[in-house]
Amino acid sequence: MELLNRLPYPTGLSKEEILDLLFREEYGYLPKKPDSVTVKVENPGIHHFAGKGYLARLSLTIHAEFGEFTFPFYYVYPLNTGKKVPAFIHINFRDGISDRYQPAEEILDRGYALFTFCYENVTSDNSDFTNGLAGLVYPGGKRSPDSCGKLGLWAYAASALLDYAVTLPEIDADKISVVGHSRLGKTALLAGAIDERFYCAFSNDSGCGGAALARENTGETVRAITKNFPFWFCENYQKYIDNEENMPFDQHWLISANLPHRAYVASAEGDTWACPQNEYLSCVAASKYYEENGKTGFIPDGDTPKLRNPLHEGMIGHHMRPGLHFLSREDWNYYIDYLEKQFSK
Ligand code: GTR
Repeated sequence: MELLNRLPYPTGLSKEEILDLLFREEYGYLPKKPDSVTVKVENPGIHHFAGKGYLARLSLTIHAEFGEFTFPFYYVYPLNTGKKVPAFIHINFRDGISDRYQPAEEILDRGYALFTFCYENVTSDNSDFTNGLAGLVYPGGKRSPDSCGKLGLWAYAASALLDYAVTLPEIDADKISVVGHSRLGKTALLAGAIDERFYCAFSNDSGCGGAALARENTGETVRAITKNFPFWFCENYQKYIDNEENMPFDQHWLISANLPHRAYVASAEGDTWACPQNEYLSCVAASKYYEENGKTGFIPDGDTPKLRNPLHEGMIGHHMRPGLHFLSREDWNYYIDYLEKQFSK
């Protein structure tokens, strides 16, 4: 816990000031929010999951200062509930609904709607900034040292999809959460930070550049991540290669920036590359900012995460399950357990 004493804390800073530092030094500045979004139903009204759900494939067009950008998504909601339902926006690795990271029928059975899109339909997961949303935001594919990388663009798309989700009469607009695994868990926390309307940002095994503190990280380091995936971040982030101790922030700032809503950190015991210990300590550290702002942040249980010991009481939630780097049913069930507890408060 000595590490907690050495961290810089965003004490007294506004959310905008926290975000400004994170944008400048790590993720880069995002494009201005959309002026509007429009939706086209591509493949409507198919009754799926034994008739329990309405499923459609749609496309979302973002109208913004850079022009117009369209990407496809899927939407499913449970029928005959007689009330507005809570929902997830799941940023996924693959196009489609029901997926090895996404047990759609079980999510539906627990009373939730689901919006999902494939991140590479927004822009490719590589250093090419000429395609998709990147191509519009960066004419000629050129960005400056503090322009956002791919994580920022995927997060921007999730926030634009929320613009549509909140307009639907069958959805409880105050109870829409964003979910992602790994690089998309980093993206989910960033989406939560840039958009106050989410109910909770769920990050699964997000590790370095996501939930896990960079200082004393025993898994992925800034050196490793910027070597393999420099395009996820802004170029300024490279200043912290072998230099984590001099970061004016650490990853608990990203969790803190999720105020006024909730953030949830899910770890897997066997996913040492994501450093579950530092994901846990990051929750402890972020809690300070929530508490300073009059909220119950994280209620830890000891100095290290315990297996299958979900911590669901505060506005920062956590669990660690057994197994490897994966978004599993067990994770989803914990997320929904957490939401049910929080909704009943
Ligand atoms: C790993 C990467 C992590 C994580 C993961 C993923 O190789 O080092 O930061 O994001 O990929 O997205 O699957």
